Amino acid sequence: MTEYKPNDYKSAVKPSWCPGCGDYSVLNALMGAMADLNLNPADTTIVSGIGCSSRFPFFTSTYGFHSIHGRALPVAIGLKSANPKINVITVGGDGDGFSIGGNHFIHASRKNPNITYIVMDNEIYALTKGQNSPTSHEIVTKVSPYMSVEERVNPVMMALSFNTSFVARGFSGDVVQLKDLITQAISHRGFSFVHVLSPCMQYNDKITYDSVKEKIRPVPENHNLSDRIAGMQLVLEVGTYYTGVIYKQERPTLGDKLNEVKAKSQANLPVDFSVRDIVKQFS
Ligand SMILES: Cc1ncc(C[n+]2csc(CCOP(=O)(O)OP(=O)(O)O)c2C)c(N)n1
Ligand code: SF4
Ligand SMILES: [Mg+2]
Repeated sequence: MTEYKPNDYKSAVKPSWCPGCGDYSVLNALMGAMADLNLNPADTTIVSGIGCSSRFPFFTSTYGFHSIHGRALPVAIGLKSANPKINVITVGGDGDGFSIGGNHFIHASRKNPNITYIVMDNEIYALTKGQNSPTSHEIVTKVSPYMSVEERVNPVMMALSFNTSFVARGFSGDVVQLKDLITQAISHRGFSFVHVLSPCMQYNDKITYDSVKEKIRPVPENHNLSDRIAGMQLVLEVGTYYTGVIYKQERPTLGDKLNEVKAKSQANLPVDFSVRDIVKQFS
């Protein structure tokens, strides 16, 4: 059996992010996690939306689908439903996932497909040169010249309230922990979400490696991973970002449910039937 190394997941295209961009660490952590799980690149698809963080499919040797802004999750769910054998890893940014694509996050959580979703949160729309995003702190940008006025969303709280079946938070400044979180997320059977605090060097000085380092603390060892309320209490603590796995629940996946539906519908078919006769009933 081939043993894959992190470099086996690299494509010939060199990442074009700015020096110091948090997304480099996330790419390295993901390649390390795929190697630890020995995922065959030919059986793996990385799906993304649009944004700096959504460029992963260019830089990786797996199959890839660089989709449209905010639509990575429905593409990923469609791929997994059509071919349950493939590993589907979805990546994107805070704008992609919680603004234009926020609706899909709710419904992916409800459906519980067996896929992973990694969001690189730099609290800004970076690719489009710095507009405030749903996770921005109060910030002056070209579209908010007198300061942004909206409340921030809390992505981990969103995930917990939607009952996403695996919820974790990591930081681009800690690749070792991030690799472990992504490995656990891919291994989880169901919809796994990894929120990554990932600084942008160009457009947001409200989230830097130093400012995040000051606020992060590991999830306490005695935290009960199946207690969603306890997870929410951690996440609502002002001024602290808990990193680690925050919530985990085993429940049937979308694939399990679709198989049940398939079995039921096939049980109701007559022994001898033709598609033509079935279509006739509706003509
Ligand atoms: C339908 C649509 N609306 C808007 C855009 C423009 N657009 C491209 S990327 C982006 C925001 C990217 O921000 P984020 O998802 O946080 O990714 P980042 O670049 O910060 O990694 C926007 C608004 C688009 N490509 N398509
Ligand atoms: S603009 Fe920001 S998010 Fe985009 S590549 Fe540069 S540092 Fe990374
Ligand atoms: Mg962003």
